Amino acid sequence: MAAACSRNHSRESKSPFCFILRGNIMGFHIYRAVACLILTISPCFAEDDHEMEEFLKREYSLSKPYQGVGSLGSSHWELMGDAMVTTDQVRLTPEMQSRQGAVWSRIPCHLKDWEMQVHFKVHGQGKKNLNGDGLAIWYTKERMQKGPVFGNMDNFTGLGVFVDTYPNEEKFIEAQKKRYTPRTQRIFPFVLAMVGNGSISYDHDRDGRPTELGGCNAMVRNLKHDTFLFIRYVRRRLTVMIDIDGQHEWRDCLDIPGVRLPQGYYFGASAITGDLSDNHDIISLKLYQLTVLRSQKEVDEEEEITIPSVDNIELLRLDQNEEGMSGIAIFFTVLFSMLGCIFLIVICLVLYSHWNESRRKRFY
Ligand SMILES: *[C@@H]1O[C@H](CO)[C@@H](O)[C@H](O)[C@H]1NC(C)=O
Ligand SMILES: *[C@@H]1O[C@H](CO)[C@@H](O)[C@H](O)[C@H]1NC(C)=O
Ligand SMILES: [Ca+2]
Repeated sequence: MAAACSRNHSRESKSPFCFILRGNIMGFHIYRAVACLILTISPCFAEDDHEMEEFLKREYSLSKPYQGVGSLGSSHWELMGDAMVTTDQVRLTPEMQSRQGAVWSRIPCHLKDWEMQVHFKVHGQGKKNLNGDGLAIWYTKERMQKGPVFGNMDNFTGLGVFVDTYPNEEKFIEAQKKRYTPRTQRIFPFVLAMVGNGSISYDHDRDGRPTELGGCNAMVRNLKHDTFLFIRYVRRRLTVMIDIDGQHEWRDCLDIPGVRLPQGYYFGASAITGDLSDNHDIISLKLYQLTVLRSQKEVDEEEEITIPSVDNIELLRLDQNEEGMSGIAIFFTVLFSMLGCIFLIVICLVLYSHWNESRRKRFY
C-alpha cells in the first residue's frame, strides 16, 4: 500500500493522494482501503497509481507579481467589477457592502485532465455568521458576466466550486421561527460543487442544496496560516480537497465520478458581498496539466461531450437525502463481514480435519 503514497509529485510535500493512509474520514476511502486489505491486490489503486505527470501551465495560472493583470491586452487575466490587484493578492471584493468582483482567464482551456490549486484568503471584522457571502472558482463556457451566484451569472454552463460563508437557509428558517433540525444543519463556511448546463438555477436562499454534487465544511475565515482549495478533474472524476489547517495536508471534500465537462471553457474566480461583507482574496491560481493514459474509446467519448452533465445525478441526490451510511458504519459492516468469513473458514477447516481424522481412523 505504501506505493500508493510514494507517487512522485513535481512539487513540494503536498501530495494530495497520500490521503488514504493519513486517516481519511470519508467512508468511501475507508471502504476502499479495507477492500484493498482484504483482497491484498493492487488494482484497487490502479486509478490513482497511473503514472501522472504534472506541468504547471503558466497561461492558465495567476500568481505574484500579477504582471499586467487588469491592464488592457497584456495579461492572460482580466478583472471585472470591484476586483483589484495589489502587490500581495487579487482582491475580488473589499470588506464593503454590495460589492462583486471577478478575475477571468482570457484563454479557453483545452486540457483534458487538470488540477487547479487555489491559494485564497477570506477575512474581515464580522463575527461568526455576520459576514458574507463567499467566493467561487469557475470552469465555464461563459466569462465576464455579473450575477447573483457569488458574483457570476446564474444558469452558468460548466463547473462552479463555491466557498459559501453565509448560511442563508438556516437564517431564513430561523426568521420564520421554525426550528432548524440538527440533521440537516451545516456548519458554515461550506465548500460546495455544482455543475450547470445553462438552464439549472443556483438556489441562493437554500445555499445551492438542490443542485449540489457534494461538499464539506471548511473553517476558512480569519486564519493566520495559508488556505488552499484543490480541484482535480481526471478522466471525468471530479475531486475537491482543502488544506486549511496549516498542516500541509489535503483533506477530502468531495469525489465524484462521471462528471462530463467539455473542453474549451474558461477558468475564473469571483466573489460577492451583500449586507454582510468580507475581503475575498485570491493569492494564486495554479493550473497543472496532467497527462493520463486513455483508450481511443475514452478519447472518442470525450469528444462527444458538448453539454456539461453528471452521470446518475438522481442517485447522487438520493444518496445525499438518505444521508447514506456513515464511513464508520461502512467500516464496521466490512469488518464484521470479514470476521464472519474468517469464522466460516475456521469452522470449515475444523470440520474438514475432523472428517479427515475419522476417515483415517476408519482406514487403519
Ligand atoms: C439540464 O439539466 C436539467 C436537470 O438535470 C435537465 O432537465 C435539462 O434537460 C438539461 N438541459 C440541457 C440543455 O441539457
Ligand atoms: C435560469 O433557468 C431557469 C430554468 O430554466 C429559468 O426559469 C430562469 O429564468 C433562468 N434564469 C436566468 C437568470 O436566466
Ligand atoms: Ca450562502
